[in-house]
Amino acid sequence: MRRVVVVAALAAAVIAVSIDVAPAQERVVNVYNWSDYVDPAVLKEFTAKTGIKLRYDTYDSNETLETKLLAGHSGYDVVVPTSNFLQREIAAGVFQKLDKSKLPNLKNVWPKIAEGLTAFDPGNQYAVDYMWGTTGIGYNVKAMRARLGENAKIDSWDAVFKPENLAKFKDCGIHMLDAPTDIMPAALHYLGLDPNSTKPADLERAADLLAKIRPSVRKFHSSEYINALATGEICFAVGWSGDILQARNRAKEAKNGIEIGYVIPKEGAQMWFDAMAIPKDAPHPAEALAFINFMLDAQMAAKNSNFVAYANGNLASQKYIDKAVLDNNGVYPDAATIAKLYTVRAWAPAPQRLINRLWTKVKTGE
Ligand code: N2P
Repeated sequence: MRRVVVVAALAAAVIAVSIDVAPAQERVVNVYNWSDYVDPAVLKEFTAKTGIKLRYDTYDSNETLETKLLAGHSGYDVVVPTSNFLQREIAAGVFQKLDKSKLPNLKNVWPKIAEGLTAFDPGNQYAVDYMWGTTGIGYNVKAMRARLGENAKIDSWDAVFKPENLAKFKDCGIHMLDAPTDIMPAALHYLGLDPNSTKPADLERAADLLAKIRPSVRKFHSSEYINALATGEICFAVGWSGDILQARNRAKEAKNGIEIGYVIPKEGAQMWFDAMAIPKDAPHPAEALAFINFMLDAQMAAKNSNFVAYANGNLASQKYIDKAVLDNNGVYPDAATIAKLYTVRAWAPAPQRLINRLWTKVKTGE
């Protein structure tokens, strides 16, 4: 009898020890994604379904992400750069190839979007699309009518790049993305130049145009404008499709009487892809693949798009996407609109240096 008790006590001790060491085997994934770019419920579900603990950090510029990736040992397992940055980051060797055998949900991918990404990631070897969108104009509908007339509408880049037009919104507040890869191509395109031009003379002309509208811009920032539009703190923004539509949704939820519009100007605009990739030195590559695969689940992708108002690269998700999102031409543009969109390729070091200099000049207004 005594012996049995001793054995039982020993067994309990063994169990206690093994429970004690369990946290060392806990699975973790470190994700670094754009701010306002996911349904938090999806993140909770990821941990609930896979048992993998999630550490989730956010950024609001490709430059911030790229600095960390190029420095190395960022500690991140999954990152989500925009297509043009992805292209040169692949060339810099910062990513590992995706082990597609661990991504069964690749079956859900929208072939058209995957094909669009091949211009940046030939053969879709390193990355898979998360969301995609456009860079256009967001505005407060009432403020716009008060300034331009009851029947007026904003449908052209003239609203931004004609200084006298933009100046009409100066008093109610204008934000512009702090993203030269978005704003410089828009200015080039407006001038009738190639949005991908890296000719110094073209870039100088674009910067001159921006210098002319600069006095009307209150702030250059790439995430604050969502709440600023939603609360009425500003009335005009050059920003990203889903962000502006999130501002519209937040205003609606707040029932504050603010109505926000988003427009892809009739001259066309930039279309970009944000894609999930795994750094070469990711500490948890297996968990990274598990996370990416989870995000590629049709229902999870739909939840994310419904929440953030961005189009995703997941064809199978479309049957779960709210009709209001799927039918919104600002989120899922129709073929005629898509035909007018352009993409922007990576800048080489020399034009990048010139653009950095010009962009700083534009922002500081000097
Ligand atoms: C999310 C912004 C992502 C769009 N807030 C930038 N490509």
